[in-house]
Amino acid sequence: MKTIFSPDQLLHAPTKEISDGKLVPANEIPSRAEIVLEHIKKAQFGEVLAPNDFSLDPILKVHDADYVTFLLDFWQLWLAEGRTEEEVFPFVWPVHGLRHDIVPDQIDGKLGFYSFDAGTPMGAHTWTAARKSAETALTGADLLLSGDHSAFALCRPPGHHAHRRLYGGYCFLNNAAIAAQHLRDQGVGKVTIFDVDYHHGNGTQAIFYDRADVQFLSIHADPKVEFPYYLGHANERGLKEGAGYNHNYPLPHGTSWVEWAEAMEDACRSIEKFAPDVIIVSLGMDPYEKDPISKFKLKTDDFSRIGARIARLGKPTLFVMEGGYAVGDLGLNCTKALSGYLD
Ligand code: SP5
Ligand code: ZN
Repeated sequence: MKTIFSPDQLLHAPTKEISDGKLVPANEIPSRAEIVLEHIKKAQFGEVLAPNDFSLDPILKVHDADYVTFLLDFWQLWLAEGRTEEEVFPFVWPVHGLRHDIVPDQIDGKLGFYSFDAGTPMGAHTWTAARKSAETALTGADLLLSGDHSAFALCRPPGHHAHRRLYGGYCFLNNAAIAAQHLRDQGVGKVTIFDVDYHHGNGTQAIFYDRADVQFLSIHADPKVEFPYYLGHANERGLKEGAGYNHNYPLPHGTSWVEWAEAMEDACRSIEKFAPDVIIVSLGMDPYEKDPISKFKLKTDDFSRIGARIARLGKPTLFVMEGGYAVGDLGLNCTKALSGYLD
């Protein structure tokens, strides 16, 4: 299994975030990717490749052009307004009853317009890193198209919280969704996105909610008590043609392997029924018992079990990295998931 990664993905390097109403040290930091890369190299799963260059087209198939322009121009606009902070947060949003049809000119208005939380810092190099992260996923998709049975896109920053026109949850471009759409556009018939990150993949769900060609399944902490709070309930089953192709498994805080695995069994039955041509795994390591922002109880060996169960589905599989913040054990947990798949 080849791994794709670019050091440009390290350029987005926030030091702080706003979480639970406080300014705290950032969790989504470059060392996450570095430690995973180190373990991947040691495990010798296969070559580590740089991502190929892509035009903006495959990104624009998933994200709206005005949103992509905002991400691209953000730092220049920030400086042009004479602002000096290196890490930038939104603080005002067009929630219910406010207007969504006029995009503000001023940068704080734009930041709130295009985001859904205050926990996702932006800086000078956010766009560069996010674009490379998306290209890492796209290159992984291309490896499957050229016949590889599996690939690992070492994406960072992560992607599954990003909607067509919204950033949040440390995510700017939805890497897994961009890869899925690219596969469809290159002639792959049906794609499943199986999201095992601790948090609901709200962005991915929203992007494919009315579609029958991309199935979405997510096992995550119940949004009644966990971020992202406003999406991820069990009764969200898809709309129009997409009705029946969205599956959420919200689980309580404290969930450990037995209950998590039961949800995975049910998810795998739905995947088998859907019979996708390719599976994309949104691979978050944050269900881990020692994750600093999460409250599930999965152990290191449970990640091998996840990988092994996915292998039994027998489909070409692209692993796309999402969350996981117990940096010390992140590389080990990630390689366990991948070796569980490979063995
Ligand atoms: C990709 C991904 O995993 N994004 C997660 C974003 C979560 N951001 C909000 C976290 C709120 C954490 N609250 C618990 C803090 C415990 N001290
Ligand atoms: Zn997460």
